[in-house]
Amino acid sequence: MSKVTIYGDQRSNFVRSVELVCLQKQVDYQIGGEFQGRLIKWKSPEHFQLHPFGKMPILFDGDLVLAESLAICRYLAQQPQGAALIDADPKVQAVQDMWATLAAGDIDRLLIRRYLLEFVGMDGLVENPNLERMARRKPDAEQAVAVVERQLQQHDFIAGDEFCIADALLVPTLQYVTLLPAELAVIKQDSVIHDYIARVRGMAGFERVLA
Ligand SMILES: N[C@@H](CCC(=O)N[C@@H](CS)C(=O)NCC(=O)O)C(=O)O
Repeated sequence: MSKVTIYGDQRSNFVRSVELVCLQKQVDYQIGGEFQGRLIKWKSPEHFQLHPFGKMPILFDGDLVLAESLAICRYLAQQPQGAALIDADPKVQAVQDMWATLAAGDIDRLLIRRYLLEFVGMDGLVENPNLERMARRKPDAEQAVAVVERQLQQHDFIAGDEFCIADALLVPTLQYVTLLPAELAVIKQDSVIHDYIARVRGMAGFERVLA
């Protein structure tokens, strides 16, 4: 596989997820805004042609244009080289898929879209964050954290004892949430999530991505 391009911004949790998978699969990659030598302006009509909802990441691999983090991660994971990120046993694979879907869906929505982004976005702290709305949403965010914690009390990684796509989708999200100030925190100081993040950050090349 030759060098791929991840369309997006390195601060995006999902761009980081794709990077983690590239590292595990030894896929050479760059992050950028160009497609076929042309700069694709964020939210331009060209952007919407490449991603139906004008989001990031998008993967460019030769003539392949692929939107959606989970689809991108699965495509990369199917490359022959590097770590096996998809278990051969269909039952284990199904559980890995379930956690990957939860990580990119409900968990991201409750922790990032509906909670963290109320306080901090790509361009820094939100001016006058709606703290009342955050307080209303906090129990849902805490529920998502509890779901993750229950699983990590039994396993080193989210879908078992091996790192898989679901971990790549989950850890950048959780790491951002740990950075919230104490009054907005939803991950307690003694949570197993901190050990989990440290375990994943300790993997080859990951510390730079999860800076
Ligand atoms: N379902 C998409 C979600 C991607 C997503 O929400 N990306 C964010 C950045 S982390 C984005 O593009 N936000 C801009 C927007 O929603 O308009 C995926 O899994 O790739």
